[in-house]
Amino acid sequence: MHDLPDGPPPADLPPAERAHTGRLLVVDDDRLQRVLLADVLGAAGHEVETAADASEGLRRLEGAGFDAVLTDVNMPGMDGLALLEALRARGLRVPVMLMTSSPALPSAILAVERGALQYLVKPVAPPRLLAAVADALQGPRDPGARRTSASGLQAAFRQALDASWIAFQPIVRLRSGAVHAYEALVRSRAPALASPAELIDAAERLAGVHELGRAVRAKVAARAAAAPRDALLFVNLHPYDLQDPSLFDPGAPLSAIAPRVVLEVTERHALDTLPDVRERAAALRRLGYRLALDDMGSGHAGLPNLALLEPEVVKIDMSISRGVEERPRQQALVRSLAHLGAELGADVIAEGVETPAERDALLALGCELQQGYQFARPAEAFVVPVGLRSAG
Ligand code: G
Ligand code: MN
Repeated sequence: MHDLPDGPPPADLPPAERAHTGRLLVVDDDRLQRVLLADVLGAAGHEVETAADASEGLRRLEGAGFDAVLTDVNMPGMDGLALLEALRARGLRVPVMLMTSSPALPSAILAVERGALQYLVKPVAPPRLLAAVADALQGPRDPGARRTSASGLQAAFRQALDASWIAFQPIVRLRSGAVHAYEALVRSRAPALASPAELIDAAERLAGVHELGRAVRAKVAARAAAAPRDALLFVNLHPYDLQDPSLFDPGAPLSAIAPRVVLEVTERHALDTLPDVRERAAALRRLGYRLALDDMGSGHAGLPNLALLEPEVVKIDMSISRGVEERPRQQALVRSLAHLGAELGADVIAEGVETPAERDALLALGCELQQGYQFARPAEAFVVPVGLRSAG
């Protein structure tokens, strides 16, 4: 338990003006997760207790006195959803936030039906975690208020989706000076959820990831005819998209141009927690798609995902491109990934190249396919950067 250096929030202030700290229970079977979560929450002034499994959590909660519960979903024995159900069956109305690293639509729906307040995807970034907890502590004691804010997000998501458009950023082949491909990146003109990260975050919270993915893929397909004929099109998938039957539908708009399309899957989520990833990758290849592993080297699940997907393309994370000309460790990583690519028969693309020095160093290390502001920003038009040849 963490001591509160400043004492408890003064009780005589109206709720909205009190610091939103409270007494929280964290339930997770993973000790490291418990420590990390308790640290972040404790540092924000919350009083935190932890439980290593759901039955222990339930016992503590029956003792009452907690303002909110943060629980893992996947735990041996009783899982987080069962804990939520047990609490509600006992008439305990304490706000519950669920966390999972392998979210699935059915469990998200169950969670909402059983009255979970939040469904968080691990790893939960500290600001997101603190916002969720603040939200949980704030109320609403009036159940209508929660509906308004959920439907408010729903409305913003809908507007953002309606106002969404696709920006394209060239991926260049330095030695020939040709545009190898364009990466499609979703953008929105709606003021709410204007950044792609916010839009995707809202989609995750509203179980709207498939809807967003379908809209993006349809819009990319609609623009394909305007793209230079020789250029491939790279399209980002959310890991949940691998669960969407419409991705595998031969009649879907993008399927019609599958041989021109490389689907990017990030290494930021471990794919081995999702079902049948190998089979799904094979099904996408049967449709004619190629696969890319995105954000390689960002320090998440690169090697396991590489083994699972056997991608035709590996994209080196921009954190490795940044300042590569003066950082020997990053140089070693690029050199190894370039060798690995050659050995596996995969193209290797360096992302986020912002300066001529980065460009030249990456090229010298064996990476001639590059993408980044150095060549062009993402734009509505299919930009062809000029003067590439001088680089190689
Ligand atoms: O995760 P992914 O690699 O798909 O992310 C691509 C994002 O990176 C896009 O939002 C794009 O706008 C951004 N981006 C593209 N090129 C650069 C660059 O050179 N520098 C930085 N900082 N961001 C870039
Ligand atoms: Mn990408």
